[in-house]
Amino acid sequence: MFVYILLTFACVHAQITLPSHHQLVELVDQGIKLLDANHDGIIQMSEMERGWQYEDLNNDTMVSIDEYIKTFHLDPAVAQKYFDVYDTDKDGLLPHNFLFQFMHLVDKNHDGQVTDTEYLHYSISLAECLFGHGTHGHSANCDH
Ligand SMILES: [Ca+2]
Ligand SMILES: [Ca+2]
Ligand SMILES: [Ca+2]
Repeated sequence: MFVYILLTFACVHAQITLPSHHQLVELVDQGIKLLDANHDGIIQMSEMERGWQYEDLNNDTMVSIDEYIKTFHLDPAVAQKYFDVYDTDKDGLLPHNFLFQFMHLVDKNHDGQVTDTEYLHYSISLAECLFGHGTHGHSANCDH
């Protein structure tokens, strides 16, 4: 899920500095390859589910910001930025049905399937929006 991009951030540096666009594409692509367990170029709900269970350390069906930070050894400030996009009621928890909303967001052409390309584009544009160099100029609203 969107965690995979954070995983790549955490591996690269402790500071919130975005890698170059090219580097970012490569890193996110690696993450997506991990997520796409059956290598068919489509991110199935079952594959998202596996990612979710990996993060839900106490198995209460919700992913908390603390679990998120722990799972991927994140800088809390990075995790907080992502949570602020999705955690609309600001309780530091993402409920399980968030997965469906997330898949819907990523499925840009609304054909009911999330392709690796859609996932890549979504992840990159969100990362650049949240942590970008100001070149894209739409920092006010990153929840596209
Ligand atoms: Ca797949
Ligand atoms: Ca949990
Ligand atoms: Ca699609």
